[in-house]
Amino acid sequence: MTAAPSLTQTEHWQHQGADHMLHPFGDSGAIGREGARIITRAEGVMLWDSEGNEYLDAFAGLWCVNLGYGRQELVDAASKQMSQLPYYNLFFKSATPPAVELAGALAEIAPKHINHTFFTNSGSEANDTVLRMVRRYWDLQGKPEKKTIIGRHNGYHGSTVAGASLGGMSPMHAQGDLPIPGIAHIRQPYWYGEGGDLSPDEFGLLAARALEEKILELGPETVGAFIAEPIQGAGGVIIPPKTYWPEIERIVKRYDLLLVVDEVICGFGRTGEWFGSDYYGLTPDLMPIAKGLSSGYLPIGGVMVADRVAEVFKISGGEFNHGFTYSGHPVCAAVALENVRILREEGIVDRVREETAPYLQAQLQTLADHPLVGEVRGVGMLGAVELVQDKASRRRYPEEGRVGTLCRDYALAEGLVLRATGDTMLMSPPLVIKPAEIDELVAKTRRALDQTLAQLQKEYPAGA
Ligand code: PXG
Repeated sequence: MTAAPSLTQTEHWQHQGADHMLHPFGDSGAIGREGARIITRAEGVMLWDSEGNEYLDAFAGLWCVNLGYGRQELVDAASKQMSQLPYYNLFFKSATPPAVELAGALAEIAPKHINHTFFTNSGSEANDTVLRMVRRYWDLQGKPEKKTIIGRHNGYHGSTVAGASLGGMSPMHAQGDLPIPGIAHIRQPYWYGEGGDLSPDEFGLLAARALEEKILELGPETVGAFIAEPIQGAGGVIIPPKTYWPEIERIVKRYDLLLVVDEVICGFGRTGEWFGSDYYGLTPDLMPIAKGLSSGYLPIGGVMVADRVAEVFKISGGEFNHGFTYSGHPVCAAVALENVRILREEGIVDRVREETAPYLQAQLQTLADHPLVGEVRGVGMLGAVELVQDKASRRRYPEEGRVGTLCRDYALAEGLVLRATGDTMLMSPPLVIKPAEIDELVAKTRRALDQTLAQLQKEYPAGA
């Protein structure tokens, strides 16, 4: 009898995962059959899997590893705090040094009118907190009927019940009877996909005015807030035309809504400013944050609260019946504080704005001449490359999403991690990526585009 061949370490992990783990946003059955890629190590902008393959992580994990991998200072901050006080909470009149110091540091970097933070463990929890805060705020203002929050189709605000409801992802809504009541959605400012013959500026105004129409349809006395990402991330790095945000701000003021600007992706230097709100000159009332707050080294998020809202909570609010065991967890807060210190002291946000982002954007634009590419767009360290069958009409290949997945898989084989949303390739590299690494990112993307095109040309011969 021959002995069963022993499993390699990789196969062992793949089998364990297949047998015992369900994946977020994944088909666990299919992943289990194929075998997950097991990532074991990272440094700077590079990742390695358990087979020793190397990848340039053009996606910073999930839009979050702003400082890049392997920063020993963050490890030391966690270790020191773990030894001193691994856990205590912010309930029952308690606080911890890292939590209050982080709140102070955040007030220094946020827009001037924002000086308070309510801590959570993730962006989703931040947006659940937003829903509670908006409703509590209007209760305290004597307007409890101002309950409805308006979000946008194809916006992303997380995967908890409130987060997924505020977001406008129809595949998420379809699973679980969402959105919950009291949430409405308007169109997104996606000029390339939906602008037709309008100029970007005309379309920006049209998309913003959908907010006014929705408020009037619902009755202004019932609408409490509007929530949006400065630039949609998961939805496809959708950069609103320049007319969009000023018109939104006008409408929000006119109908006395709270403006919630979801900074989970755009915050902490991603746009070349500290916050997307700085990039667009916005005055948010609530600002959910997460991801780049700790560069993803530990889970932490929060809602930053404008003075006019914080005052209402502090002066007339009494007890706010909301919070999490790990709100402001001291180890996570210590790591976030160190992350913010490094971003500031190393001038990383300025460097993105002045050097790295202009270089990334210029290099990405060199892909625009590729036959598969309909549009290249980006801001700061965010980029998107739209793949189409016909550039002039912006027509996509049949089976939307397949070409994006094909290109993503070719990129992986080239040693590059990109994300595909439908047939749009997305990038969001660590802010510390160097020019030579940007060159590699763009060269590998081009090779993945070439291979995708070669495959498509076999399937769709010219003239067919
Ligand atoms: N708001 C925004 C704008 C986000 O992008 C969340 C809230 C929720 O954060 P948490 O920490 O609960 O995940 C996010 C998260 C993707 C992808 O594939 C995007 C996110 C999360 C996971 C995957 O693009 N964004």
